[in-house]
Amino acid sequence: MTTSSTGAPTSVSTGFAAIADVLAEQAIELPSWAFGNSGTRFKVFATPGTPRSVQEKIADAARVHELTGLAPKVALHIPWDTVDDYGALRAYAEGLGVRIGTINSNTFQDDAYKFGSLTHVDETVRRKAVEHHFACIDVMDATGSRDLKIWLADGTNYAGQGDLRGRQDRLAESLATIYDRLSGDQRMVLEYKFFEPAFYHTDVPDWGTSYAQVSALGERAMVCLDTGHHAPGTNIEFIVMQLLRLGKLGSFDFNSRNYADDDLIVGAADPFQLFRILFEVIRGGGLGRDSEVAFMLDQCHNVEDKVPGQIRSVLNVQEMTARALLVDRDALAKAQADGDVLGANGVLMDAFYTDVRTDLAAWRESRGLPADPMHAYAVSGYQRRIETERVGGTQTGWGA
Ligand code: AOS
Ligand code: ZN
Ligand code: ZN
Repeated sequence: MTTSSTGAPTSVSTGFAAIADVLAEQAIELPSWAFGNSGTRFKVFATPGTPRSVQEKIADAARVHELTGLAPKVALHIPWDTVDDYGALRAYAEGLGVRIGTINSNTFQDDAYKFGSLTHVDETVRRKAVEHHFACIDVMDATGSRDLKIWLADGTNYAGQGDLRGRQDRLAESLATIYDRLSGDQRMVLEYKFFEPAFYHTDVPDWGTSYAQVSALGERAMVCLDTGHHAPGTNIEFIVMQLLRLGKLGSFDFNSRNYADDDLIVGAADPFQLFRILFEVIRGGGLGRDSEVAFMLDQCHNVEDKVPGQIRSVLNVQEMTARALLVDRDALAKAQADGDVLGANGVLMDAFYTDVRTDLAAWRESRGLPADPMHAYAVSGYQRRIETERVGGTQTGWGA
């Protein structure tokens, strides 16, 4: 890679360009709620420039894609992103150069679901929850979305409160009813989470339960892996490997965590873990244009500006993916076969320690993108404009 007299990148090696192109084909999906006012159960901070409509959320997401070339899809959440005409919303998004991606259901903010939704003992409550998912599938029909993402807050807070087995049986029946409504290439991705908001048990707590439930449905039911949904110390990359090996890794909800489901910027807390996860994605054939694995972010920007927070997120995924693609897999396989412990670890760490930022900057410039998207955004005036124009932005995200 060569640089100009100003130190700006001027060219990128052919080999690295091929690496960077692979990720650009992957497409990262931005969650609409990342641009809304999110928070925690303690406080939702209203920040200037917050979108007042789903259209403004999409406009912010389009800005991220325009500056990075990495994020051409926007995931919606129903009912947070309810509009009268989803066909018009689809056209609006496509007019800005992005597409509508995953449709996320919500059976966790209605009083009716206090004691569960798809698992509830009362058939009328289960029916209400199933029909909500039918409505989400209607949205998918209008937006051309492939994935219906189901995350359930269903669970209990005390031993004895619920019949754990009966809840699984009712869940299986409800999911089958929803699955049968899917058409064409539509998929269901079932997300697991080991706790919260239920604190004794969650009805889809782990990858095994999600895998068991989706395997009973059919080939268009897959597992969604949220990187923040594991107990501390979990080897997440092992789960990634296993689900890819079983052909059931449908999507990621990428974020990072220090303690629980913190929904922080992906890669911010542990870039090495993100690198290891992406290495297993690559090893398992889950990266690139033909990948069946959706790279969705699921994050909340509680204290940082949201658009640059999303730019940083997609750049972190790009950077760790580029490093993972640099792993000399032939040398690694040989060292592994030879039982060369330190050699094998060294091959992986050599790639992880490779600073790819200058090469990525050159790749961006070679594709007419800003070398430094964070700087480009900072000097673009967009943040100041939305803060001036969007007085009283109320679009919520998670916490409100
Ligand atoms: C909740 O903790 C889960 O991560 C959900 O995936 C996500 O936040 C939800 O899909 C938003 O609708
Ligand atoms: Zn999630
Ligand atoms: Zn979560």
